Amino acid sequence: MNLARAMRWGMLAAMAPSLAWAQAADPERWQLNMTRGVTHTAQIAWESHMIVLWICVVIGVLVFGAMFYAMFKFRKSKGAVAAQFSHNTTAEIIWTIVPVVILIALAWPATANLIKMYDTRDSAMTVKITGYQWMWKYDYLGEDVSFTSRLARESDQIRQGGQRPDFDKNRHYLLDVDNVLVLPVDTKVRFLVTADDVIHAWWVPALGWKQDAIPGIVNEAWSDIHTPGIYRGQCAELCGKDHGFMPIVVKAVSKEEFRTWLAAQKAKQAAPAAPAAPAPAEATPAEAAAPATAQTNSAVSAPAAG
Ligand SMILES: [Cu+2]
Repeated sequence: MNLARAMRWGMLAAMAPSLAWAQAADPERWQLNMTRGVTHTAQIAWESHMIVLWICVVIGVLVFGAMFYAMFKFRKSKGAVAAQFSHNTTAEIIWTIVPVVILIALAWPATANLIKMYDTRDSAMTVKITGYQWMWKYDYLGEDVSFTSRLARESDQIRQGGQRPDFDKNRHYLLDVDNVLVLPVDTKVRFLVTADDVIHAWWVPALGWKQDAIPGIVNEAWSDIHTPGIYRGQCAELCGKDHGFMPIVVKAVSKEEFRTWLAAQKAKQAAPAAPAAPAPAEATPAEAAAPATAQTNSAVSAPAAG
């Protein structure tokens, strides 16, 4: 009982500073704990982490406490004489059974959480994520909306011009993209993750998961972002010389805002790509209903060869 209370106080103490971080998706300088995240998956991962952390702290304090107590209390200079027995069956049974019970107690909820993390049923929408050397492509399946997302021009200029990035001026150096992945909040979004050339990995820490993007294989994941905001990540699998230059930016907006954004994207991508003529702004209903062939041409710019 006392132990449980101590652990609860410990957890509260650890949560106090992290509550301040909860809204900020960007890592803080000298941040010690893992980020809370903004999805159900991130939440259960964080909770599991905190429970295990405090169990480890309690075990560590007990074990090292007993060790140091024994070393000081029964030291030779105080005239202690070591016992001569070599085996104690009772002690061995206890120190085998106690860790087994602890491990089972940890594995049970961890497995239940893992099963929840992989359950992509009943999702409201699906986004296919394809990794390329060195950018991402997002397809909103069934919506005829797709685009590529690559390193923002500003970061590229700094990097290729050999300039030294200034943290205050370029806070998101190498962490900004040209087209962000826009998602609605409070919606179960299923992701199909794959790659076109080599293995990449799609990782946004605030979402609480990381998924390999492997050519020829379609991996699944899901998220239900509960806080609007901008969440950044990076490719997490060494995928070639520009591995460090294919960041990920997710923008979570309200459902209403998402619908507006999606409609605008559809209209933009359905419009025929006429580079020269200053096309009239409004597409007629007939044009809007035209088969979306033009959109694939403009969306798929050939990935740079390695
Ligand atoms: Cu990559």
